[in-house]
Amino acid sequence: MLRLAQDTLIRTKRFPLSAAGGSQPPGGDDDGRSNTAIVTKVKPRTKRPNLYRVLLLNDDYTPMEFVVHVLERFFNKNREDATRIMLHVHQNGVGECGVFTYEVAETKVTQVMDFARKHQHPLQCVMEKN
Ligand code: TYC
Repeated sequence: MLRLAQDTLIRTKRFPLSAAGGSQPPGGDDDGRSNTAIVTKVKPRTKRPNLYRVLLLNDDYTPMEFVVHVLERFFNKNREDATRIMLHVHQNGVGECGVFTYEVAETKVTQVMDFARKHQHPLQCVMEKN
């Protein structure tokens, strides 16, 4: 189905906009056919995507510096914010790295888990619906 943006102007062969209010008589021209175009408004259908929080979990073994590096590398945090988030997780058991759409959140979790495993740290990263 053809969808038109709400403000799309319709230019018909029978009644070009350039002639509107000008040379065409109202209702029809001399061949008796209508000059009227039916323009149906289409309701805007923008839906907000579901969002997911990506969380880091505390453990007793992963070095603090490694967690800070993870936050800088995968969540684009500067050193100050990364350190603040790491310490929050260390003290509270869990903390938020960011909020993303489903696929982005899933990718972040996989990247962090693969990176932690590669360096043999037990760091856990999870996502939860916002
Ligand atoms: N608790 C860890 C330590 O004392 C540091 C740490 C912080 C581990 C945050 C994981 O998500 C984490 N070395």
